[in-house]
Amino acid sequence: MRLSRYFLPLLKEVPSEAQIVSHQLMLRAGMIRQSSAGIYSWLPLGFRVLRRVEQIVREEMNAAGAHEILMPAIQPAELWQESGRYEDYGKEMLRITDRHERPMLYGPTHEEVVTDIFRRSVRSYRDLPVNLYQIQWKFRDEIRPRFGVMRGREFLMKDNYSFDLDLAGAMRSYDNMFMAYVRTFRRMDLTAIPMRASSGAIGGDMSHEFQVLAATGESQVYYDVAFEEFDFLAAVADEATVEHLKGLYAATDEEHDSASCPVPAERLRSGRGIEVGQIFYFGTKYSKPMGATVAGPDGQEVPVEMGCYGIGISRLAGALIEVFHDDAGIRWPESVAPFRLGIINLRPGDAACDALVADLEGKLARAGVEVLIDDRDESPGAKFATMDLIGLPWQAIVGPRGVKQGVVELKNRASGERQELSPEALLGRMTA
Ligand code: 5CA
Repeated sequence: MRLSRYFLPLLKEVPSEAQIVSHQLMLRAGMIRQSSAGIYSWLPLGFRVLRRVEQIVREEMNAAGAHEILMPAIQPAELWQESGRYEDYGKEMLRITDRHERPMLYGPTHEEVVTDIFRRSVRSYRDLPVNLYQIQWKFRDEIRPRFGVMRGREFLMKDNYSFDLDLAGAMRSYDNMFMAYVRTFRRMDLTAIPMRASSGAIGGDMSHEFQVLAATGESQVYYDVAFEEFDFLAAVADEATVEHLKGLYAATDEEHDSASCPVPAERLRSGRGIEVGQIFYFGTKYSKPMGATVAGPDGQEVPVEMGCYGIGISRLAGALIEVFHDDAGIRWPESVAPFRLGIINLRPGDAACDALVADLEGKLARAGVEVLIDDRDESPGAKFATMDLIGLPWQAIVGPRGVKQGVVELKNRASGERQELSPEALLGRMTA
């Protein structure tokens, strides 16, 4: 991709409406634009990140045995009247009336819709467990949308729903998702601490929130220092790990009580957290009122045991920046970066520079490496600043002096390390 032909509307000034660094950087780097309060458009660079985050989540869900579906954004009110949540949900629910005066709503979550699909399709315990997920836009009319995509009104969520015959099965599903979450966040280089949480509007008996520590996090969190000693990025995500993590104390504000906290003061840490995911076990809360039953081994109809599991895909784009940035801009981990490599052509119009850049472009494209080439007619300083701002993991600098000597400069955005190497060596490094 050539920057001269790309749609990357950068901002020079820090936008005054943005209070936290991820929101500022997403606006400055041309990733998003606000449409109305808490509602954003994703521009090409931001959309690439959103898609990469989504793809990691999708791969880990598939690997964990969940099946992808897509439910409608617009739902009939009837289903929510059946579950008993229609009135309770209050003003956060965007209520709509269609031309036939039927009450509809823009889905803030999908327990009712998925339970309806299940009850119309599954009859026997032999067909369990079932685990269905989707990646879909939600709408919650938050009273105070803020921090850009971190607390939006419209936001992209991965949500899945498990159906089991009994409690033991539901616990296996819960732990299976817990494990998938450890794997998912690890692939994004994130340490997301699982914490006991209250289950809020979703309801239920057991819930964990996955919190990424960051100074700008919305939640106050408390946790055993053992979480700092545990290497999330190197851990094997197996059942033993799940048991270990579930056994350690960590809780959000609402759940934490210093009087009954089992962790001695010297081992208790507190900080701010960004909730990037939450999982719930809620048993028969929806299956009972909505009549989602299966015939058990003895032929008796029993309501299924359910759980649900959410990941804030659009929130993660912001959370990643909160964790991975410096004064110059974003520092994307490779797994979610919009492009792997940025090539700066210091002298567009110089035949030798142009030829080398074009050669690298062709070879990298054939090798499947995603590259953004800064071929604009700008000063070197402006080009370096842009590359640092948008945060691609690798930068290759091609200039007339280097080209004469047969070298380009490669910079690692995260560490700042630079080295000179031949174009062939660069290709080798990037395609390895
Ligand atoms: N039905 C369940 C999950 S299946 C559910 O709705 N869970 S949730 O309410 O906890 O949301 C799941 C995740 O979506 C949260 O962990 C958070 O990362 C993200 N999320 C929730 N509200 C917002 C919001 N207003 N803006 C951005 N992301 C949000």
